[in-house]
Amino acid sequence: MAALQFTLQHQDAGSKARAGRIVTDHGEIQTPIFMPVGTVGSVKAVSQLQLEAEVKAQIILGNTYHLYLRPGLEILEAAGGLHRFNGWQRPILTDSGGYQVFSLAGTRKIREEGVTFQSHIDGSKHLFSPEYVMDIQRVIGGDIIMAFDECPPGGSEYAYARNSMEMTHRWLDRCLTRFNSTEDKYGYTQNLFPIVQGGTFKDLRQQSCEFISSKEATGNAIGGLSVGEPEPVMYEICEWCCDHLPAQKPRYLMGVGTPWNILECISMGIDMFDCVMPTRNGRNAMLFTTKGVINIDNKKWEKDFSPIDDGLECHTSNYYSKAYLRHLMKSKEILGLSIASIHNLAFYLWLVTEARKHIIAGDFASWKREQVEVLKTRL
Ligand code: PRF
Repeated sequence: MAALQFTLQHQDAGSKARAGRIVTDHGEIQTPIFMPVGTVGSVKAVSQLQLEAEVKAQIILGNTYHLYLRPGLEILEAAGGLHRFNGWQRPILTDSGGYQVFSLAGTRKIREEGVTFQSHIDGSKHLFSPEYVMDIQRVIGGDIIMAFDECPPGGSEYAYARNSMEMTHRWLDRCLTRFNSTEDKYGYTQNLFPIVQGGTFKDLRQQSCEFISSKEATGNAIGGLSVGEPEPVMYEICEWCCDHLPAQKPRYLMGVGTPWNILECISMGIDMFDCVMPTRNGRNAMLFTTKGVINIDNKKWEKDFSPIDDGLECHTSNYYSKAYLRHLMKSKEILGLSIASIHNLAFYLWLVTEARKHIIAGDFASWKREQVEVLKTRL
């Protein structure tokens, strides 16, 4: 079994967009790619069969923080890792908890050693150190695992962002030492991706990109964006990071974003995305479609018996009408949550697949300009 391999297949002439292919021991991923978020080992309201057949997901995410708290390491290890536990046969990426601990846990304390926090489930106390987070991700068994980082809150000042970035770098070295001195548990190769931090400051971001690139990991991630900063700042820092990360490795932008964010960031050279938006917003009645954004709770859909979105090759998006989905959501029927989630994810996967086609066809830049306008339309 072999480490992840990335091949660049096409570079767009009119932008910095790329089309590529990632090969892992659990199969291939065509990039650019969107990764549905399966926080506790399940993409909320969507079955594995639906993820394969309808959403056409190529890789899904899991969260170290949640999986460690529940079901816990003993059960995950007994199962033989997350793939065996949830049945998903394709690649899995796990986030390190370096973000969830900050956004979800109760009282938490950040020290050089690591982060102590209280579980959001039962209030129990835990310590995540860079070493322990590697050990946990070894047990979960993701094909791609993430370094333990600190994501400074949006709007952090320079001194905070610098100290936090420097600690994230020291934590990365500790992650690497632990990762390199431990073995893959389940017979396939795990890959550790480091994470760029540095807030909204270009000099820090550049330092962080250079530090992280020197580790020659099989892929690199950009963290600390889409945490409350203005959208133009997010784009500027994202592009700056892309320009300072190696071209021959996949670039993963963590936790971003809207459909138009994804197209803009693809045009800067991002290859991988994840975000809870399609599932979370779907459960809250917001649908992304090939014609624009829909609030399905709106009375205007009451008698609209047309398909949710006939622009997708997704059974769910074609089969159910807007009026019926509205009725389900209004009635708080669980099928409504499922339909909305499947549709939104299928739309996100359609979006990156179309982007890839246009990169290969050579008209990505003009296609993107048109699409951004269409996708932002409020229907
Ligand atoms: N770090 C980690 N996971 C993340 C982020 C980060 O900065 C973000 C920020 N957008 C989302 N998920 N480890």
